[in-house]
Amino acid sequence: MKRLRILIASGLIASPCLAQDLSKVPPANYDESKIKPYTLPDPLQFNDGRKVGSAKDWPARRSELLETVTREMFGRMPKEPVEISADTPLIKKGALGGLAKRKLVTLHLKRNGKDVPVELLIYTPSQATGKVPIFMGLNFNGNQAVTNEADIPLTKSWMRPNKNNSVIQNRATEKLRGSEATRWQVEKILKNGYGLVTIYYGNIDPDFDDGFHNGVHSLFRDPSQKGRSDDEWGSVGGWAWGLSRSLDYLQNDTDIDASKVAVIGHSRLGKASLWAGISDPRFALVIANNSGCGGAAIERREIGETVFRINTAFPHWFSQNFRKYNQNEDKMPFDAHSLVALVAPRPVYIASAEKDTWADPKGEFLSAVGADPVYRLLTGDGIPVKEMPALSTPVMGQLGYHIRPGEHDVVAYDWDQFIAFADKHLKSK
Ligand code: GTR
Repeated sequence: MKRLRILIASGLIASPCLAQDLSKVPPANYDESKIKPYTLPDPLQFNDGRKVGSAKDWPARRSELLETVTREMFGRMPKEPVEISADTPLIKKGALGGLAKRKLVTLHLKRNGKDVPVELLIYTPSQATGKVPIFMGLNFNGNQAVTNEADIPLTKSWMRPNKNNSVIQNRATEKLRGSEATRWQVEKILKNGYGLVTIYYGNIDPDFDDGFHNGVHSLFRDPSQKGRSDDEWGSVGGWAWGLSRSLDYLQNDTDIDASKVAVIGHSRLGKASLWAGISDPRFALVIANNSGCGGAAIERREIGETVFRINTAFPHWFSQNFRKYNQNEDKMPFDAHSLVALVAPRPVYIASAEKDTWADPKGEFLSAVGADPVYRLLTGDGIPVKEMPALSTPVMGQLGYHIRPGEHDVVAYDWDQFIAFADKHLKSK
């Protein structure tokens, strides 16, 4: 324990979250033939066994399913309002070689004498004549990592350590500038007529298990409070909630069409974008990239990362109730397809990568298939195929999916598909 504290203090390991005891977690299975037979709960069946007969019944079924997923998985977000104010935006015209208008906006989320600053990096196309649709998502390495622009301030928030010493004592260094540029493809986004709003996720809630006292949790908790109730929110809930509060602010941004916001996230932030899209119907479109366990991948398959593993390695991400399903997925009254269905009728795009077996690409595809009946009922459209498409063969109905070659990441190819999907659903509106 002492050695652990020294390592944490030295920044060599991030926090207690990286020191969870994983010894009881069985090694990951990657063999399809070892998957136990399972039946997915029917999203179109009420808890009392009645079936959803028509689209008219869906809102009632949706609200009980949402209640179940909230209580059992992501945890409840606070209902109490917070005060949101913004510093005067710092505006730069002709950013990115003339392509963009850039705005840096610091929001202040305030409650009970606490103030959580959240910094928005906003790019909109220079040539835009009116409000534009946007992609909006959290980033891993700070706003200064999203492009190579030298004048975006380094984030001051807590950061997980990384391998190449670009984070020192849990704070960003200049080495991180531009480090996520390939993941954001800002030029492509702008040239296709979209804006981008991005926020460092650690602004909203630092990604370690601090007992829920820092980040946005601090706005709602007494510092003396210990632990949390079984259905209370965790960090994924915090990140999604922070996206919603930022969307509150964007309602009045004169450059942005707040009715056309595609919320996007990768990996743990893909879990957050999915939950944001579920919990806040103002998000017009949802993209979950390589979101895996706790995101779009069917948990009952227990391939790659499992519920037990994720709740052990990241005890702060989900509600405590979610731990009931450690090695007990069959008892879940929902699965990842239910999460996708909860976004219906709004479009969802799920993206996988061939080598990202930890996130279970097939399980990610199957959640679109499992949500399809809900989409068909509400919109007459769903996922166009029932079999997993071949590599680099995107399918796009009201639900979309692709798997591309390569690793766990977001690359230009992914953005080509996200933009095509957004063109289909947001531009045509
Ligand atoms: C892994 C985690 C995944 C995914 C990933 C990421 O450690 O097991 O669920 O969230 O991190 O966010 O990069």
